[in-house]
Amino acid sequence: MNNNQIETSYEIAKKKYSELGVNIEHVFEDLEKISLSVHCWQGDDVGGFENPNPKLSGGGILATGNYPGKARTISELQMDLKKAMFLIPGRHRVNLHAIYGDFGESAVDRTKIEVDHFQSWIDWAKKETLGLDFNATLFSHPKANSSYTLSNKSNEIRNFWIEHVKRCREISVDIGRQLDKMVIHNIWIPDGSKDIPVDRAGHRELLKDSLDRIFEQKLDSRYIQDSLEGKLFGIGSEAYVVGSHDFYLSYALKNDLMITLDTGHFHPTESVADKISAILPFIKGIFLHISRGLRWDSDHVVVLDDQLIQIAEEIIRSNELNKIFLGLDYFDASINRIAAWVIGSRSTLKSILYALLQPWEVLKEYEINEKYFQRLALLEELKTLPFGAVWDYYCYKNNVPVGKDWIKSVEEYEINTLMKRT
Ligand code: RNT
Ligand code: ZN
Repeated sequence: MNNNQIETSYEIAKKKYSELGVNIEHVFEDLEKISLSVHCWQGDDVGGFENPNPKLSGGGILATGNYPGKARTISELQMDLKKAMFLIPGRHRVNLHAIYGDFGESAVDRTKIEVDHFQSWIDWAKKETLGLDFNATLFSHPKANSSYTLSNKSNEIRNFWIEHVKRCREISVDIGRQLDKMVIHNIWIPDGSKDIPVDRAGHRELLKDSLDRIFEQKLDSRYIQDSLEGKLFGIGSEAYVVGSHDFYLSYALKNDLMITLDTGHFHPTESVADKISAILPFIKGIFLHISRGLRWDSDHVVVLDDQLIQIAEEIIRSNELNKIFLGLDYFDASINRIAAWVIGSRSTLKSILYALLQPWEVLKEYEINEKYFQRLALLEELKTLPFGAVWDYYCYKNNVPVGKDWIKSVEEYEINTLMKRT
């Protein structure tokens, strides 16, 4: 598409939206403020750079596929992320996991990691003007094999993981200080049981105690915000998950922490979109892990589907964008991994744009006046408005490829860079 076509189509679209009272310039301003937390782990199938790398998965973390060219080192991963960022409009963040540190040749255990191991990431983020987020890694480790980490009945194992998370929080706050930005530190643990347990309460008491000990240390909230991520079930934890959504929501409310809602972590008929307005008045903040579960928490690449649009609509309607953070969480090893980042990120931004382009005042007015057919009719008409022309213009204006043009760019990168990694 040439620039002329992009601009002409945009002008027509702009007119149509302005007839509905939507000011596209304001929409762009709002969209530009959205900073996605782009998960580094899509780049290497949640492998990380621990050495020697046990490459154990577990707790339902399962990347399937064998697509060639995955990043094998930090510099390859940074190069790939940079490539992806060139194809995504806006300024975003990279979400790191503790296993992605710069550990050199030596094996550094999880209780020994320090901010130094992440200095190359911090320097890189500064150079690329990206933010960073952080995650303690409580899986892919011999001490996570028993399925219990922070809720383990062995004090030795539980203390090990408490120490790991404490260090991760300290690393997060250091990163935040150096970047002068807030870092979200997310905790997800795989703890649970394959078959019906008899002591559900016992493990939860231990998890609560572990969290109490972890959060005893008060850190500067300008640089770190902690978030807790629950889950319905995982592979190997079908019957019982210690850190369920109810558990963490209660803990987060009581302790003024954020809650992470992973869209793959609920029953498929449950609406994550509906949770936003239910939780938001009471919670410190919501961190979304946007994912796409196919039949289960399969972590497929995010696409612009109904679920995503409904979430975006609720985020925009909440008018509390300062309390909601958008992150991506999926891992597909069966397709080009850079494309996976780009597709999910662009689709997430499209969903926000779609939501921003709705005439809320008109729709709300209909609702107040019980004009329900009008509300439904307008919502349906919005679906065929020239939203694509607005998206194209937004990409153009932000100097990223318009429409499908980015596909070619990833194909070239695949030939010139990825295929040379053998
Ligand atoms: C697992 C959780 C968790 C992980 C990442 C790698 O079910 O979704 O967020 O995907 O920490
Ligand atoms: Zn998640």
